[in-house]
Amino acid sequence: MKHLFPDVDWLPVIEAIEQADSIVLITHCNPDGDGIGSELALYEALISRGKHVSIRNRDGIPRIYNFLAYAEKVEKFDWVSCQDSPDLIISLDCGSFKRLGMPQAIQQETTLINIDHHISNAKFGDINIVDARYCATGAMVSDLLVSMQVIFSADIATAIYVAILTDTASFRHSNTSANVYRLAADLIDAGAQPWPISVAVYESRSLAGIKILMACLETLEICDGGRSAWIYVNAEMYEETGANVEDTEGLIDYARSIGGVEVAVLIRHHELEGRWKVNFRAKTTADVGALANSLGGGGHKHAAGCVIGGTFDEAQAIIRQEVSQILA
Ligand SMILES: [Mn+2]
Repeated sequence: MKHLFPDVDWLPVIEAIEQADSIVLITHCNPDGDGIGSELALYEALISRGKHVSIRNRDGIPRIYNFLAYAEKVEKFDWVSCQDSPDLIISLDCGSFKRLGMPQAIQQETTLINIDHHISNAKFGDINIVDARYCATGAMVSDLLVSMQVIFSADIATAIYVAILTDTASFRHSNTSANVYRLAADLIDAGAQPWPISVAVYESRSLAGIKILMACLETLEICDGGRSAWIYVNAEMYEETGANVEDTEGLIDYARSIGGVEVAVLIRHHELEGRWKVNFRAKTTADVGALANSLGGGGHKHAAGCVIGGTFDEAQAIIRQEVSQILA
């Protein structure tokens, strides 16, 4: 295995890992394939070094990633009632401390490493490896493991492949370089199997997931002279279809896929009354990362999100204005 970016200095991370006995891995709320794949690859590498490792995600693990090795080690963790403090916490793929769902007090007691590729990352760790050149945090973990001289097992290769596959939308995003393909090829050589992985990740939808897709597409609105596409999911749609938040993760891509659409927006019901989860996708020149940032969220140039307060109509009106501005 080779480094994707050989100029990154992993030494502070490696030293912190060497000095620690108990290590906690964590990713953002509503974790995705990148967060989970990064955690599970690093988990295997760390336990093989004799570390005591736990994976503590506020929202556990999405169903479709249960096929990955050590998936059963992911705890749906209640940080609020947590008593112990590990020697080291490693945050993976999370752009802000708030998105970890972890109380501030825990950070004061232990060393926190922040490994992430979001350009908006707030560098909230004691050690921060934040590098937006990477297509996925999983590719950063790959570089870390190469630096640690870890031999890639088939399970490690599979976990990292899943991270890269999902964060590049199947090698389609603008961050998919020739070297990313070379890394993917090396992972396949190490035992990652593209088709079984695709079946698990993309060909295992729940029926409820298809039903909410149908309901969500009914809400489609085209604005800004054909350059923005809007869809939403409200509480009733979740209720009527039996779908959950995991089932709605990919819906926004349908809105962006329309010819001529530059910005897609998905507004989803939030578990807290009077709040809305907003996802943005851009296709070419629009920067939805900056847009989400200005609304208190964050992300990448072409994929970002935020949470917004108010009634649905109020939230939508605010976002409509912002989107029209960046498309003007
Ligand atoms: Mn990511």
